[in-house]
Amino acid sequence: MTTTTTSPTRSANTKVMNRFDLTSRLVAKLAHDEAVVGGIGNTNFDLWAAGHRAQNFYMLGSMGLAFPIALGVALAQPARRVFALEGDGSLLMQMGCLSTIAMLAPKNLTLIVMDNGIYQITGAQPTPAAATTDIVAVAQGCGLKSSSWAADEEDFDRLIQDALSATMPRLIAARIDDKPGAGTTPRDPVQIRERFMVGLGVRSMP
Ligand SMILES: Cc1ncc(C[n+]2csc(CCOP(=O)(O)OP(=O)(O)O)c2C)c(N)n1
Repeated sequence: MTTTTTSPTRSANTKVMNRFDLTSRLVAKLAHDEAVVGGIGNTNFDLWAAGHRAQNFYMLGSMGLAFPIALGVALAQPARRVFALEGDGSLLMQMGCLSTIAMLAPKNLTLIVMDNGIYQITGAQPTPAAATTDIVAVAQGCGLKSSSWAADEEDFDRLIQDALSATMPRLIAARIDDKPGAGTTPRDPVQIRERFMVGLGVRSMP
């Protein structure tokens, strides 16, 4: 006899939200010098559109590097809170970083996944997160036990507020719509890096 199982996917109890709105909510909660790392494409476009800050880094070109870069920042500057924004497709390409982050356990790092279930920027091909892979279950399985889906915008706000005083790294996932990014980040890698290093206080103004 064959049995069928239903995967515990993201869509069960979560509202479909909007990436720019959630990114703006995150930025509005930042009171101090928190670092924010945006991933390739839409996450960094919306981070830029939400209002540039000197402590923002905008990844260009390579999928899945927002979380590893943010891990490096969190380890190097343990007194600073660090947030990272990534698309579901990008995280799926670099999922091993979740195990590394859980093992190293920087208490100042929060990972945010904007899950639209598609590789939107390259033509909206479906990702495995759309049907079979529950990113929060993966994060918890990797050891990021406090990870959770944001049920709606108010829940997202609450999860960000909690993250600002967290003592363990965690992942927050949000189910989002397919609206394109709200802005276009200037694509100058050297400028992005230099500006970020000045913003983190590890380099003085040229
Ligand atoms: C290693 C790598 N593979 C493929 C690409 C091409 N590519 C750029 S963005 C993207 C889709 C990103 O999807 P996701 O992270 O879910 O973000 P979304 O576009 O949905 O906001 C792809 C396939 C790339 N830039 N790098």
